[in-house]
Order: sequence, then C-alpha cells, then structure tokens
Amino acid sequence: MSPKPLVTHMYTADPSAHVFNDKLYIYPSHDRETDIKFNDNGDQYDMVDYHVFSMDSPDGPVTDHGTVLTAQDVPWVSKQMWAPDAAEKNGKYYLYFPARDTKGIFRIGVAVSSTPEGPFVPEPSYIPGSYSIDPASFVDTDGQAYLYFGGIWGGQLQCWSEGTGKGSEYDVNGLIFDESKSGPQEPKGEGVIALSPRVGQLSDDMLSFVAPPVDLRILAPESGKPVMADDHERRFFEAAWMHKYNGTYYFSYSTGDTHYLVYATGSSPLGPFTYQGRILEPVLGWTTHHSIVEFRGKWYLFYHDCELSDGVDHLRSVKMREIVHDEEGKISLA
Ligand code: FUB
Repeated sequence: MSPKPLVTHMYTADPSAHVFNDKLYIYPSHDRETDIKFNDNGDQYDMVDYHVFSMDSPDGPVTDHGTVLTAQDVPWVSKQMWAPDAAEKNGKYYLYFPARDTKGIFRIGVAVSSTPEGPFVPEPSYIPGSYSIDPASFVDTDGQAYLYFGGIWGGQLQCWSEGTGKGSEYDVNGLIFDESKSGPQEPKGEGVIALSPRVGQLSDDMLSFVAPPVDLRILAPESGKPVMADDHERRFFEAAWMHKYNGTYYFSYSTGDTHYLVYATGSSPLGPFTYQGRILEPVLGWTTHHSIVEFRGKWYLFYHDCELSDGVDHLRSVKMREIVHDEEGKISLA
C-alpha cells in the first residue's frame, strides 16, 4: 500500500530531507496550479516560493514553517523555482535552489539563514559558474562540501558544451549555452555516451565553487565504461542525491522518461560511480525525485507522487518510506 502524503494542505515535491539538531527537516518544491499548457519542457512547473517542513519523529506530525524564500526576493530570478536542497556548515544553513535567470537560463542560487527553518536571505546573484537544475549538497565527514546538479530536457543540461564561447554573454567557465538544444532532446545513437551530472566542490563559506564543476561519471558494471545515451533505463536524467553509508558514496538519481529512481556507488564523492540498481519503480505522475537520509538509526527515502491530485503531473505530494542497506550495501525498500 502506498504511504500517505506527508503534507496535504498544499502540493509539495522534490523533497530534500536532512537531520539538523536531531530533527528531520524537509526542503521541497512548492507546486502550484497554473494555466500554463503542459509540455515536455516542464513549463507547467511554474513555482514561485519555498516552504520548510520539520518532523520531531518519523511518525510525524509535520510542521510547516511557512514561506522561507520567494522569487520576488531574488533579483536574478525570472521564474520556475525548482527542486532545492539545504546544507549546514559552521552553524549556518544554506538553501540551494535552481531557477531561470532573466535570460531564461537555469542557474543555481544560494540563500543563507542562521536556523534550519529559515527564512533564507539570498545572495544577490546566482553561484558563478552554476547552470542547469536540481542542486544536491553534500557535506562529507571531513567537512568538504560538494554540490551535485544537472537535469536534461527542461533542465537544459544538454544545452551546455565546451566551446569557444569566450566573450559570449552565456560563457560559463569555458562552457557555452546553445539555445537550439533546448526542449526534449538529448544525445543518442550507437557509441554515444550519456550526459553526466555535474559536481563542484564548494568553498568554505558555501557560496561559490572552488573550481569549475566537472562531469560525474556513471559506469555500467558489465563494461566498466560510461552508461550509454540510449540506455534510458540507467542514464542520468535529473534529481541528483548523495549519501554515504559504511564509507561508500551512493549517488542516486531519476532516469526521467523511464521514471525510475536508481543508484550507483563509488569510493570518492567525485566518482566514478558504478550503476547498482533501482530504488523505486515508477510512481503516479511523470517526474520522480527523492532524497535519502538517516534518522535515529534508520534510513528513509523521501519522494513524491501525484496521488493527492489524482495524477496531475505538476501537482505532487511528498511521501516517505523506510529503506534498508543489506550486508552487501544494496538498497531495498523496507
Ligand atoms: O519540480 C520541478 C522539476 O521536476 C525538478 O527540478 C525535477 O527534478 C522534477 O522533479
């Protein structure tokens, strides 16, 4: 039986869960109804703000801490505040969020608070060198923080490539944005490897990358080579997440048009990662997006589906389920 939505007074999606001060916090997208026509570019996902939720125990109740950041607060944002994440370092809390800038290009911003429940004060501009969507922050046990990100099609990852873009207004760390690659298209064909998610190491103040983000390689176990572009059941689409279990790094993500949540493991937060298998089969609704967190000795998968809206793709609700890592480290639902 499918678990109940954690939040029912509004639509919530893309839950990023963290434990701060022995309390469970959820940083989701805030879905809303619009009259925007559905398309494969995700224009109907037209969100304008974020709420923070918390739970004192895994059985609830869930507290809504209200609006913590709105598009109006952020000078560089034009629209579409998509899947956020949060991190803590040195007693400060950071909300990472993607949105389209005034040129319609997805960038990643950061906003800061002295408490996990916000409100968050945004930096005046997006993180230099950031692009695409779905930031997932991870602070390793040695204190080094990383930001994983990327999403194809509506998330525009396929639009960025190395180029001779010096001087171009869209030039980011030697990458150039190609508008003609926008929309539902991605690399394909025999011998073509899939696009990789990106990872950047964050500066000590958590506000910038210390070096340009790099490709995060996901390898097929049978070949030891990158997952291929036509392998839609395993290639990265969006919804990056990182967790660490027993010293192993777990990179999980959505396969997009095949609707799986899957994972790959590695021995470094920078990869490479080897594909391991599925965490969740398709849910009701087009998108699937999640986080994985340990709380009081148990592990939980936070995800969303569209049951509360009777299947309306852009009106989603956050849910949680316990998961386990078996003796070999393989993940399954509890
Ligand atoms: O919520 C908008 C987008 O839908 C997210 O950024 C993607 O991961 C997908 O869930």
